[in-house]
Amino acid sequence: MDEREMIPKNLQRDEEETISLISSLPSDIDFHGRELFKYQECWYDNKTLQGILNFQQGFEPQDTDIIVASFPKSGTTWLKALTVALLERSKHYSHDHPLLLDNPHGLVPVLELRLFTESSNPDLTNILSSPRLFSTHVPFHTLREALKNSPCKIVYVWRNVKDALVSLWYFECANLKIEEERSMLESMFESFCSGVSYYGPFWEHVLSYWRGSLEDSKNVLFLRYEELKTEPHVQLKKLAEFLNCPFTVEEEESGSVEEILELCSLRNLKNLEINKTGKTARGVDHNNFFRKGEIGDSKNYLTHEMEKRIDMIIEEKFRGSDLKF
Ligand code: PAP
Repeated sequence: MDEREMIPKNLQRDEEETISLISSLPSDIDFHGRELFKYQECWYDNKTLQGILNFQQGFEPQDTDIIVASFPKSGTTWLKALTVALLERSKHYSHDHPLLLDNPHGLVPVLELRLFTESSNPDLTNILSSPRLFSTHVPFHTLREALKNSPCKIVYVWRNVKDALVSLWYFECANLKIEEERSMLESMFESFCSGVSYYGPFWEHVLSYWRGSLEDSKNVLFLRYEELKTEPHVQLKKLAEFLNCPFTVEEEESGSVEEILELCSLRNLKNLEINKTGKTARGVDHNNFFRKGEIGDSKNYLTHEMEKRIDMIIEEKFRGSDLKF
């Protein structure tokens, strides 16, 4: 018997539909030489797109779900850690706090990259329960379709895209275990500027969540990595209020805000055993998610012309949106 014959009829049809949908989409090649497909205004490889289609089709949202969203390399790991620490703060842990036992990506899995890659009906019973915490890199319009009008809380973190680009370059090189190659940064830069980049164009991404937050500020919070860095107390309290778990006066007086910020600091997370030695389910070293975390680090790598070109793209794309870079 052919393997496909063993798959239930309804799943067989889904798979065929998926393949046919993907092959009908516009496609292009990114800096890796990888084929990307354009779906709902953004670009994905085949595998990710299958995960997105499964997610949109099969996700059964609960009204209490919390979704951490971002363009890659924009502060996801930090925001996941902060969200876990906020929600877990009333429990008394000694050496078994979830952040000591797993990387933030293990605790807050990516919907389309981890949970829904193989099926539109995955087992979600292992998810950190009540409220369930998920993450995604898809833009707002694509996420909203999967949420099917459920009032889940969505927290988006945005970062200066030039810093995100350099961060991605380092990350790719670390994963490939190669020295940082300038030529690779230049190719990635071209992909970024043309918009044909994994989960890009970045401007579609950022603008989708920006508009989402303006339309529904109760359920969509738009945070900036740079503000998290410069005013962490204010931003953490804002996040807590948005998630309906504000700090009490007693908590503030007893240093709970500082405790969470310290637990989730880059220095602390980077030095935890689990992050020095562990790997994600997809085989990425936890360690690769932690580098410098500095504002404006891209200045050290991008030429003046490169910076100017991105600035001009941003100015043009964000014109009329009220979104300041
Ligand atoms: P992801 O998209 O693969 O999840 P993401 O966490 O969004 O990556 O971004 C990684 C960046 O966040 C890295 O920035 P850098 O390359 O410029 O250094 C990483 O160092 C930074 N980062 C990770 N954890 C923290 C943290 N706790 N505080 C501040 N920055 C952090």
